[in-house]
Amino acid sequence: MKAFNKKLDKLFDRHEKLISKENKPIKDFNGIYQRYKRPVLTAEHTPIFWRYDLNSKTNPLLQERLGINAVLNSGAMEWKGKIILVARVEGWDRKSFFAIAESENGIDNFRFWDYPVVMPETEDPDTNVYDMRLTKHEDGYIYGIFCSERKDPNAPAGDLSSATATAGIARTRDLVKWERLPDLKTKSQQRNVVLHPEFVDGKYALYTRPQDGFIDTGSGGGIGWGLIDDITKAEVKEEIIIDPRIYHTIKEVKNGQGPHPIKTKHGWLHMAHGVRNCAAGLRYVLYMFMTDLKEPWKLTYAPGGYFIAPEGDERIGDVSNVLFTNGWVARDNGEVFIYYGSSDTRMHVATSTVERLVNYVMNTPSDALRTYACVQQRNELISRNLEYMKKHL
Ligand code: BGC
Ligand code: BMA
Repeated sequence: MKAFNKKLDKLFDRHEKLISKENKPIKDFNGIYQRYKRPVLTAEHTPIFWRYDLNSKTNPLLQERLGINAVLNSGAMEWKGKIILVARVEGWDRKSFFAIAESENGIDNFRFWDYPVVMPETEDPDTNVYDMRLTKHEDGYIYGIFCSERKDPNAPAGDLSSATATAGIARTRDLVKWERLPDLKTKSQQRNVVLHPEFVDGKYALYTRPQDGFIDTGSGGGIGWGLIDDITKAEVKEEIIIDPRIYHTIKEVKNGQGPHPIKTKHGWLHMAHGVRNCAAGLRYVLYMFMTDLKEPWKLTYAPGGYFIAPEGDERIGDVSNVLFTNGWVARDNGEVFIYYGSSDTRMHVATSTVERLVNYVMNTPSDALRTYACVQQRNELISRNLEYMKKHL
């Protein structure tokens, strides 16, 4: 008993040390955003009492009973002056669930609430749910839209991999009790569906990502936009593509809206992920764009290339070479906290400001699309700089 309690104390101590460690900015700063040394959440950050049976009678060897594999792609919002993340927590059993972690400063000391979110099912139970986007809508509810995955009912008998992806919709007022609404109806499968925070022409507006199959976006041309009359029976009848996939860019194979866009006086500021294929598999990076303030479906600025890509330890994990985002927070003072998952394994934060991000989006040249044109673009910058250096440096 004594030895057991000693082991237990050690476990709790180590955990406490980990979750209360200070997170510091890294030295490099590109003028756009600041990366940090440590991830903000990992599997080890989940409470000990989620994983171990703490009773010496039922677990004398103090074994981990229900292990956690990863904490990744998290929705985010400000909540009672704190920052909360609705993390995707994945057990050793590959199923993920949502759980809320909160922090005072948004950079370190994230602590999980005692219980994960209990997300009600529809009549057609989800096998797995993940990647929730939070939207505090002007109708007064907080919505969570997430991917609901089920086995493809049309898969042949031996095929245990084919699945379907649908947008699950739930709402809450306190982040504890969630009301599950019917899944989104659209013509195709969907992942990366996000609710716009305001009514548009009196309707709910969604960013969508139509796709031909579970993985293959096929003829689904990119990030879409559609209106719905009734959120309790959500159906998008018509989708337009607002940010298309483009050959030989960072979003050639797939792209998807990140969290809902931030409203600025220059337009709606968007963060998204873009995917390309390579010998090592899919590579996911984040990129930004802006849409019109009054007509959020109209693209106004599209800086070329990626905003942030996997670096160092971020490159490696369960699904390597992946950065993914579905959460950010813009505070009233202009600070922006960008939360991103790396390689489907852990969560990080990068900080910036609305001013810096707007400046980045409005002044970064767009993708010139061909080597020759890219060199011209760069040479123009070089000659301006050489001229400037001659006079001023
Ligand atoms: C995984 C997701 C992934 C999707 C497409 C799902 O089974 O849980 O993380 O994005 O497949 O690859
Ligand atoms: C996707 C997403 C993420 C994940 C990524 C890479 O399709 O929905 O959950 O991070 O694949 O595996």
